[in-house]
Amino acid sequence: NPLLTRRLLTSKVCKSWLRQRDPEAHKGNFGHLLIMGGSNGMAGAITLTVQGALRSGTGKTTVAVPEGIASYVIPQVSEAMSLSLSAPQGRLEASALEGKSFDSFTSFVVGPGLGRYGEAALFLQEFLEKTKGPVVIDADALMALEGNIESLAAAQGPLVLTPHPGEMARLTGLTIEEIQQNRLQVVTHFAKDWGVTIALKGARTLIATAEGELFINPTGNPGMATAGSGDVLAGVLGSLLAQGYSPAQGAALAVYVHGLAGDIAVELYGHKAMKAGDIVASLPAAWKRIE
Ligand code: NPW
Ligand code: AMP
Ligand code: MG
Repeated sequence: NPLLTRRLLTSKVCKSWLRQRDPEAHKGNFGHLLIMGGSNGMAGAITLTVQGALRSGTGKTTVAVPEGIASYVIPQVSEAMSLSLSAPQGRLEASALEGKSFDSFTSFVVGPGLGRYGEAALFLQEFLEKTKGPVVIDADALMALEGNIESLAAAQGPLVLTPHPGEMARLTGLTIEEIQQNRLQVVTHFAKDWGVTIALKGARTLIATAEGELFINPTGNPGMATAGSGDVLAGVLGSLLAQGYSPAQGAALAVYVHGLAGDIAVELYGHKAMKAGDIVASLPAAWKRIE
């Protein structure tokens, strides 16, 4: 019974999971995250993902984007390294991965701003085959799973999916209304059926694991219902996975701190004026509150 293991996320729970840094620590101790996505017209999404990761403690971050948007993304994320991938149509296709090894990375994020196109499914499948660490599947990479959900089996490492209700509807074939009326059941079954960790976003995001754990997040506010909010979350989560947090704790911590950053941003700017970049800018204060 999933109800037996459900747990409300609190500042205390999150604090108990956070690891203190060894005074002797160096950047190699905090992983190397690869963030892949972006397309013409959606360079902002992947930029926000990288910015979220850079404010969450990753040792090293690399962003991989289609060559056409690299000159936009790279100047906004000085601390990240970059891979500019050949993309004749302005979008990532499986051919862009040929001959590339991703063995040096400890975690991955795929999907923000990727775009929706027929070849995205093959691209995702081949990307998952090449990745050994945990992978966050977000945004259009979730859409690419529609009709190809068995691609999830291609990954060698654990998977964390971060759908909003619209993406969850496409993944499951249910309507958004059916998802929203049965959030707990839908997310628990999906996690078990596919052996993944999943965060079903929206007010009171639910995080479910394949082992039957369920977390309910109390942070966040409707000011976060604005373009790019979820892209920031994907970066925070990828960063925690790079640092070695488990998919369950990483997802729960990322969702909690991202919502807390949203709550700090709304205090500063209000529900109408806050934008996703303000969530990024509030991450330092949010982390300090639970550190
Ligand atoms: P409706 O119809 O509005 O009620 P999409 P996306 C539903 C990139 N971005 N509760 C919604 O419902 C992303 O990274 C780029 C209920 C609609 O049906 C992706 O790659 C930006 N329903 C790509 O754009 C900034 C909800 O889901 C559907 C819901 C597409 O992602 C923006 C919409 O989902 C964006 O992040 C909720 N809480 N939330 C950039 N600056 O480059 C959503 N729905 O069609 O997948 O659109 O989420 O914008
Ligand atoms: P996305 O739709 O992918 O941009 O993700 C939106 C992000 O904002 C998710 O992390 C949601 O949980 C969060 N969010 C959106 N609306 C609300 C809300 N009304 N209350 C709390 N969080 C929200
Ligand atoms: Mg999104």
